[in-house]
Order: sequence, then C-alpha cells, then structure tokens
Amino acid sequence: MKKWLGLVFILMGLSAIAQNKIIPAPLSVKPAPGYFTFDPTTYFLGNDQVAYKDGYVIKDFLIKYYNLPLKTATKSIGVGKHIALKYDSTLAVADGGYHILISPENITITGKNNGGVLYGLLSLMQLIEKTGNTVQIPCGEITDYPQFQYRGMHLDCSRHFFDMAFIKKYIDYLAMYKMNTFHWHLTDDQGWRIEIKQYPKLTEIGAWRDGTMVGHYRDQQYDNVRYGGFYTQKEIKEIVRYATDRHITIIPEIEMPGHCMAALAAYPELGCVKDTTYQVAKGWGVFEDVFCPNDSTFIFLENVLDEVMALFPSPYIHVGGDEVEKIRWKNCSHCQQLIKEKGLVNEHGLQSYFIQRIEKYVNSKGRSIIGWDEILEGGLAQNATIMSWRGEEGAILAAQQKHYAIMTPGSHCYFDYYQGAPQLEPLAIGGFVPLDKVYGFNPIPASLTPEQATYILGAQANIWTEYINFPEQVEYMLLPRMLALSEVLWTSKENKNYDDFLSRLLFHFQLLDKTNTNYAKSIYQINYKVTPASELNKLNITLLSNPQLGKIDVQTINVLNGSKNNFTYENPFTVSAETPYISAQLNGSIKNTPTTQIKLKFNKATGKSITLKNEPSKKYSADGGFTLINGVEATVNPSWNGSEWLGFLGTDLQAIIDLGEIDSIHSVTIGCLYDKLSWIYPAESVQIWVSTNGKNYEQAGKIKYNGDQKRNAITISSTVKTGRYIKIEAINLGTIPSGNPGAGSKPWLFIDEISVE
Ligand code: TNX
Repeated sequence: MKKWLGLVFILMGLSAIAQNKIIPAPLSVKPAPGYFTFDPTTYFLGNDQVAYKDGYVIKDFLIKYYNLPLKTATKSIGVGKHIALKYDSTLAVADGGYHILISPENITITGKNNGGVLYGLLSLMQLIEKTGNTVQIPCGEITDYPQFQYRGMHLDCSRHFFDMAFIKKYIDYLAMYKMNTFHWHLTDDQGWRIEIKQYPKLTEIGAWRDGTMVGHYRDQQYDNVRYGGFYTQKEIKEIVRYATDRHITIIPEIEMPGHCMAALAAYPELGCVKDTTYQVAKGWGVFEDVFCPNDSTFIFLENVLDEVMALFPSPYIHVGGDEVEKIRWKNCSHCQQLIKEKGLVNEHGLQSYFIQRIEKYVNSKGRSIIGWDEILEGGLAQNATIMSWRGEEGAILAAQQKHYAIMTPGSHCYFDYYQGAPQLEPLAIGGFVPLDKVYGFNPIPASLTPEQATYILGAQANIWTEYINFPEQVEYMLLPRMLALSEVLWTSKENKNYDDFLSRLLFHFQLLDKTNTNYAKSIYQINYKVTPASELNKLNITLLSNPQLGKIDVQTINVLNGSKNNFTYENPFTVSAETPYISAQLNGSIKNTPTTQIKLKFNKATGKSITLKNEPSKKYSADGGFTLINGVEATVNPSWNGSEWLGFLGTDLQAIIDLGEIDSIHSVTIGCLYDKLSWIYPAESVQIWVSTNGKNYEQAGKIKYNGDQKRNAITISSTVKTGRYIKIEAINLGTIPSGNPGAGSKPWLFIDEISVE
C-alpha cells in the first residue's frame, strides 16, 4: 500500500512538471486552481533596485517573445494588479534560487542573491498562456534553485569577430536559460580583440589578418581578404554592464604563453626569436611561436592584465595556458638560462613558472586565475581553477589536489563539433556532440569522492569559431544544445528526463522562431542503420529518430520500373538491388525538417558474409567487417565520426567474403582514403585470392598502388573467373614517408566498401 502511494506521488510530481514548459526544469511545481490574468495595468513592482532591474530585463523578453508590454515601478502605483519582485538573502534555497506564488489576485517572486528574481521571472514568462486577447498564468507555487553555481558558455571572438549587437544577443540567450557565466575568448593567434591603451599596436596590427582559411583545414585553402575587428574599452564596459544586468559574469581570456601570434605580430620583441617579424595567423591550428618568458614580456602582460582587470569585475581572469609548443623555448638561450637559474626540470617546468608568476600578479590584485588543464603539467599554480577540456582527467587531478575545476570536456561540451550527420550539417571542425549527448552529461566525474566532488564548480560549453563565421552559425551551434546544458547544470537529477525535455523543447523552438533565431533542427534528422537481411544480397534498414518528434514518412524507389513506394515507418524493412534508393523525413509539427537520403550500391558482395582476420582499431571499427559490404560508401568529408570507414593503425586489412554460391568474378574494387594531415595513407598494395571450397585459394591478382586521390578506388581484375570465397589483403604502407606530418610513425589504413563484379 505504502509503495503504491509513493508511486502516485511520483506520478503527480512528474505530471506537474510535464504540464509546464520551463527549461531548465524547476525543482518543484505545485499547481493550484485558477489563473492570474493580465490586464493593461498589470505591472512589475520591484522592491529594491536589483529586483526592479530584473523586471526591466524581462520586459524586453516579454515584448520580443509574447508581444506583451508591461510597466515596471519601484513603488505601488495604486491601480492594477502587480507582480511583486523582491530579494531575500534568507530564502532557504541555494544562490540564484527563487520562490513564486501565483494567485488570481497577484504574483510574488522572492529571489535569493545572484539572480533569483530574474530566474523566477524567466520561469514565470515560460508559463504564460496567450489565447486571443487573454493573457494568463495558471496559479500555483514554484520553488527552484540551481544544482551548480558555475553555468558557463564560451565564445571565441578571435578566430572570427562578432559585433556588439551580436554579443548582446548572445548574452540574452545565456540569460534566458539561466546561464550565469560568459567566457569571452578575446585573444588568440588569429586576432587580438580587446583595446589596450598602453599597447595600441595590439589592435592596430594584431586585430587584423590578411586572409582566412576557407573550407576545412585538411584542404589548406585561403582567401586573401583582410579580416578583423576589436572591441574598444568603452564598448567592453557597455557589454560588462549589459551582462551584469542579466546576472552574468564575464570571464575574459587573455591567452598565454601560447596562442599569441596576434600579439607577437604587434610586438615581435615578446617572442624568443630576435629580429624577426610575425604574422597574425590566417589558418587554424597550434603555432610554434609563443611568448618568451623574459622580464619585458612579464611587464607587458602585467600591464595588459591591469587594463583587463579594470574593465572586468570578474573574480576570475582566464590566462589560457593550452597547447603551448616548447620548441622556441628549447632553442632560446634566455629560456635555457632561466630553466637552470630557477632549477626547473625542463620546458614544462618553464610553462608552470610562467603561469605561476602571472598567477601571483593576478592574486596580488585580489583576483584568481583560471587556466586550461595544461596548466596542471609541471606543477599546479597556487590556487588556480582548472578548465578540464581534454576529457575529465584535468578536473579529477585538480579536485584531488583541492583545486576548483570547471568541466568542459570535448566529448560533451564542444559546441563547435557536429550535432548531426556531417553530410546534412554545415561544415564543422569534426567531432560529434548531439543534443542527447549533452543532455546525458554528468559534470561530476564518477571517480571522485563526495568531498572531492565539491570542487567541481559546474560546466561550460565552448564555441570555438574556426568554422563559424557568422552570428547565424553561432546560433546554430549554440541552440538547442545550450538548453540541454542548462538543464544539466540547473535541474536536479530526479527531474531530468530526455523525452520530457524534448517535448518542452518544441515550445522553445516556437519562442525562438519569434526572433528568427537560426537554431539547429538536427534532432529531426533521421539516422539509419544497415544490417544483414535473412536473404543473401538484401539489406535491412532500421530508421532511428525520437518518436516524440513525429512519425517517419518513407519512400523507396524501384530502379527497374521507376515505381515509388510510400509508407509510414513501423519496423525495419528489407531492400534489394531493385530498391536501392530510400528517403525518409519526419512528419511532425516542425516544418522543413531535413530529409535523409540513402543511396545503396549493390554488387555481388553486398549483404554477403564476411570475416576479418585482423580487427580494425576500436576507434574506427564501425560495424566491423559488415561495414565493407553494406552497400554504403563512406564519404570523404567531413568527419570520421559515425562514419563508414574501418581504420587500421599500422596493420593490414585481411578479409574473406563468402558469396554464398559459386559465381563469376571479374574484378574486386576496394576503397582507400588518403589524408596526409591525418596520417592516413592508401594501401601500398592489394592482393586477392579465390577459392571454391574455402580451403584451397588460388592467387587471382595483385596490384601495387600509388594513387593520390582523396578517395581511392583500387580495382584488381581477377585472373580466376569463378569461385565462392574471395580473400582480400590490403597492405598498410608501414611507415609515414619523410617530409610528411607524422613521418616515421605508423600510418593509418582506412578502408570502406569492397565491391565484387
Ligand atoms: C582546442 S580547447 C583549442 C582551441 C581550438 C579548439 C577547437 C583549447 C583550450 N584549445 O584553440 O579552437 O581545440 O575545437
């Protein structure tokens, strides 16, 4: 009986949450009968200056998203219903928490410090129901507070520059979903974006480059269009004020000792190599030139940081510290002398020395530093906070040493990565961080003790902008993934549920449509899986999407007679060489969702049985041997993730295909990838053998290969004209030839479809 009652309570709790549309989902919502109805005189009554301003911020949102103008006052104006806003530091919730009481007569929002009232107002806003001229909010009570105190979003404004109007818009998106930190990446190799009065050349020279990489890094193409921009100190003050009004702290990042080509271009004396010039970088990547740790560099950086700290009230200053090449320091007599003098182990010790010296300075001004997890190498600075980006390892090490850490691992928090199938997405750097992956993120690494876990302040997602050159594309990468992150950071574990989140998300898409926001519709993409069918030479197609989002309309085309077959997807279906073309699209409430086109290539090997003698590397193992005969040809661009390639590191492909019966064989074609920058080389040679019984094989062809296409189709004509079993060997090149990236190491061999004609 007791158990049963418990279940009823759980279900009641869920249904209350399911009824509202709030993202991030609040802790507790208790509905009550009746509605608070707005009339033209309804106004916000702020009990103090901050609460009054919060009302002011929300007024803008209400106009934008609900076309609902509302007055704000600090004193009762006698007429009209009001929405009372007040801060109360004794409220029994975590900072940023709030309590809302909605009755038919009035609404009260009480907030705890750090934005409680604003967050209450945001939740309230999402409960508004508007039908015709009636605007109302269902009565009830909400108590809510965030799980994590650090809820961050980063934006790289160096690789591409975004103007003031967009930075404000970006801050608005963050505020709307209760994020409280904006990590502003202001300097990097490709542009210095913050005016520093003492060093005007930083922006006169360092803010401009003579061209930009176009396409993907692997294509190594550039335009020669001068590109740049920067924020004046006046503008920065305006942005800081704008963010403060929205309870957002801006953490500025000034990169050191690496990622500083733009600064070196302006002041070459800050580098290790004397009498040289540097260029603001046009392309992406990690550069060898870094700051030289000499006294004038430290004076320069301290002066820069003085101006930065005067502009940004943030308790934290981010000093970068990532991806620092050591080669210049190795060849620099001053650096080597310094290593000796200070008794440092090597150049890694020098990196620690650099960061620790800067940290002392920043600490002396009453601020703390944050650095990327590389600052752990060679000894951690005194009280630095770590941003763990190369997995969770950095955060674990930091927490074990009682240092604070912020989680931003590439696996879940890199919003510059793809969120859908690369062939259906705008070009991105690579990687794969879809919405459900973000939603499933747990910022607390499993290996931490509860005590250590208290050092995890929260998480942040990063938008690096190498491949993001317009505001619309930032929106696309940000939304809706940030909404998932906001729920990861705000909502309690018990209230998190991906399906429920998706159903609330649909409402937020409608809100975003009101401001023509370019959010991604990637969740509407239909993924597919090809599996062997029971009949040889046929394939089974499974379509994958979330049932919340609608039913799937499928069309298959018969290539023999041109007929089309339309149906609603229910279960996996079988296709054959006659029906190799399949298209699938969601039939849901959102218009213009992407269509998935599947074009299968059938040949004698397709859907037959295959065994591999030699397993591919785990990272690139796709569906194992079947991947090579599943009718799907791997694409060259743009990402290996979720792709069709099998990757062998230094080893060969050895496969046996069983055609199921004796058949005629004229040739075998095998696809190989060539991408020097990624250390991928085509097979050095390919050999085939044919057998009728699977025991005695006869050599049927061998070819030495020297092609240079990106995707190489290597065809071997067979001298043996009939057989049932075909053995194929593609030999790895063995060693990367000198003069190439990775020279001397083992190359990758990437193989996709094998076809038998
Ligand atoms: C690594 S994350 C970087 C950035 C790049 C990013 C691209 C980090 C601390 N460094 O400089 O933009 O990868 O994903």
